[in-house]
Amino acid sequence: MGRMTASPGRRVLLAAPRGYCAGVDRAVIAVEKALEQYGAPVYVRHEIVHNKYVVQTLERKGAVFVERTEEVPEGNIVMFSAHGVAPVVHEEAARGRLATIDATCPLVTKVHKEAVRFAKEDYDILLIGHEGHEEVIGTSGEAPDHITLVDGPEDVAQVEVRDESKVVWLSQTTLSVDETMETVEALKEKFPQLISPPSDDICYATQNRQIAVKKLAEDAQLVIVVGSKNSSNSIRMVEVALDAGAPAAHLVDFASEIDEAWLEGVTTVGLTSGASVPDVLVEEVLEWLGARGYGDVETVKTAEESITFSLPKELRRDLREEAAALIADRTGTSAE
Ligand code: 0CJ
Ligand code: F3S
Repeated sequence: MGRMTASPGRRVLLAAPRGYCAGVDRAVIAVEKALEQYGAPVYVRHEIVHNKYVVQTLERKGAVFVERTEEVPEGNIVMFSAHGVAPVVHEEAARGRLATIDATCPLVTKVHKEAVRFAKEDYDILLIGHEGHEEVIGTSGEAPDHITLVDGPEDVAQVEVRDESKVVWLSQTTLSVDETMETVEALKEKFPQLISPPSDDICYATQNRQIAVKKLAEDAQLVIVVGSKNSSNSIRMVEVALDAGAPAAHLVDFASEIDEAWLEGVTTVGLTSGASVPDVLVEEVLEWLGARGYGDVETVKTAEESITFSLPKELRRDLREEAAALIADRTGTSAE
């Protein structure tokens, strides 16, 4: 345990909001509930959220993370991660006789529905997002023939559409708001008739965390973002802090990853965390900083968050029974 000291002039600005969003909270509780209700193992396709500590903690409780649906032995329960899945993944699960729990964030589902609707109306959809990210793989899978991925402003030059009068842009939920607007401006220049999504695709949590980290960047000489290296929203927060003028910003999973050298000449440290990060990890960083003279902590609050989501509906059914029935259906035996 670190000794808390406050050296004159040294302080920490702690962002609020930070950490868990409503979709992550729901997804993590869903895994815990499934383990409670059905016992281990509960298979989860892809990391439930992109956080090392969360994944390790759930693994210890009996969750088994896999990348492909085919890795789940038939007759089991598989949960889909907060980032969402393409319709073909639901088909894979049905083929593999798996009972499913869908922990896709409702705000990702909203984007999937927009994609389906615009594809039905035969629009070309320009999906702004990061190539290879789980969420854009899922969203693109809703209408592969209608969706083109646009990975940042530099991608715009090569984008082609069938009919310039019928083009809409949608986006991944965890992008940098400012960079996305740059991409949209470049797209609009190329396709003046481009229409915008009916409501923000970049979610409230992503937006709020970026506004908060910008505020920290005004005063801090060092910004620490707690989050994992594969967490899009957490990486964006580091970029946003640097763009907003922070002289230095780093992403760390744990306090132990902080380099003492980063503190050289630093009086004000800004501290925040990504949407997939439990607050215990931020508390550990606060202790680490407190032990080095940064014991004076001031919260910088830029928004109030009260949104919550109800748990996936499947958790109200008996899924082990359902999975057994799926196997029985195939083998011709009756489920117990
Ligand atoms: O895509 C999402 C629904 C965000 C989930 C929360 O964050 P995280 O770190 O798991 O995922 P991103 O890489 O998308 O930020
Ligand atoms: Fe959902 Fe946004 Fe969190 S899309 S999972 S509320 S980061």
